[in-house]
Amino acid sequence: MTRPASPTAYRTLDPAGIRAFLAAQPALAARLGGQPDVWRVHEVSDGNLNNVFLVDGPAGGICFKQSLPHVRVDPNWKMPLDRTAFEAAYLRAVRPHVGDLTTELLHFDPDLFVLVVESLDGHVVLRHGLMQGGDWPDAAAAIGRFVARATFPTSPLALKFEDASTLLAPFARNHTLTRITVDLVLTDPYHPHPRNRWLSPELDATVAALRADPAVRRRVGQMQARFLTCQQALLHGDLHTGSVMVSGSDTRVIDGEFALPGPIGFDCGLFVGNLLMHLFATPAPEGRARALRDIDRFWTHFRQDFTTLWTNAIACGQSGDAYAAPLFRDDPASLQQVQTQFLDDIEADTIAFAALEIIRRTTGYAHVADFDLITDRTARAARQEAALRLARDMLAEPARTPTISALGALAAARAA
Ligand code: SR1
Ligand code: MG
Repeated sequence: MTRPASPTAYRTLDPAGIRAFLAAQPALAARLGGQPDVWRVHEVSDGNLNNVFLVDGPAGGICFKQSLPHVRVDPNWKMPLDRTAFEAAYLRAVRPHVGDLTTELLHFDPDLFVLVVESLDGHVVLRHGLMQGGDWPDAAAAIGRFVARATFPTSPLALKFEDASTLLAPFARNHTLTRITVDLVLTDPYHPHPRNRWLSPELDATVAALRADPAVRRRVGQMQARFLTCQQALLHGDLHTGSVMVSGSDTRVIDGEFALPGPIGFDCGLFVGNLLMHLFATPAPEGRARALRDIDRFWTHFRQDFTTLWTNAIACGQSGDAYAAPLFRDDPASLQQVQTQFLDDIEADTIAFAALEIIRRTTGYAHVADFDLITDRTARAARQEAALRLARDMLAEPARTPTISALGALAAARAA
């Protein structure tokens, strides 16, 4: 999966190069239909790392994604190319379990680090859609189902340890992007670092207080250890609202390049953290009500689906080596107890990782448009400060937000 690219083979493809590349792949060319000169190639790069193009032909479309030898939004930040290889591997691993909650992998080229997936033309990025006041009532539940279906079957709850190890080991070598997460999400925001930035000097005192708070540092350290040592399942690794595309009731998770083995609450926490930031950023009361509804729907559906998958695996005698079926098949009360404890632990992780996501997206390197596009500087600073204070309490005083439901109630009161 991560074999070194031939140093002479890689080149960044421009639209003409993309057309020639696709023309040389019979299955992709047939999917587009017609002759290459009528194919429309247009760039839709939106994330921080890669080039992304949509290509349309008379018969259909595809999405073309290529790693760059640097961060897309910062050409001085050099980076190995292997991230699309991890995204391809993630799609191969989870697509059989999640189906159309993600995209179909059509092609991967290991020399050019090109990934081709089905086109989601007509879909919008959930973050952008929410910012424009859109509502996708089914999306959060679908993401809850996605996380359950991508994590349970890739964990030792469902797999024999040999199979879990074989599946997860290659993803433990996703060093480049895991290093980004370790630095940008889990470490840099808690000490002075040249990559950190926040848009309003009004936040200086809040950031200083956050960094000076020993309870925050203790909890952040604990979550660093949890992220690096608790390999519960295969994670998406970057499940924010920009990694979700929606159209009507169709919801797709994209961009699995940060995939790694880790604690399931990390994926949950990133999604919840981004909904919380949307809640704090949006001035419209109905938008805030929808964000709260979506946090609740996400969590309820994740918990239900995960529990059902687990119960069915035990009933069929097809569980993995953790909480193995022979111990629980005839003891539903004990099974229910261990399930409740396991899910409660994920809930605690979710709340803490959501807090880390809020802090890094307001005071670290990579921000979110929900906040950054607020033009009224005073209003923006006030909303970011309220979100940061909530994040501080989620980390330092977890008893105030022991559940997602309690977190929603406190967030609603603070964002109003
Ligand atoms: C340099 S990459 C910065 C951020 O963009 C990605 O989407 C991840 O969230 C990463 O932390
Ligand atoms: Mg991304």
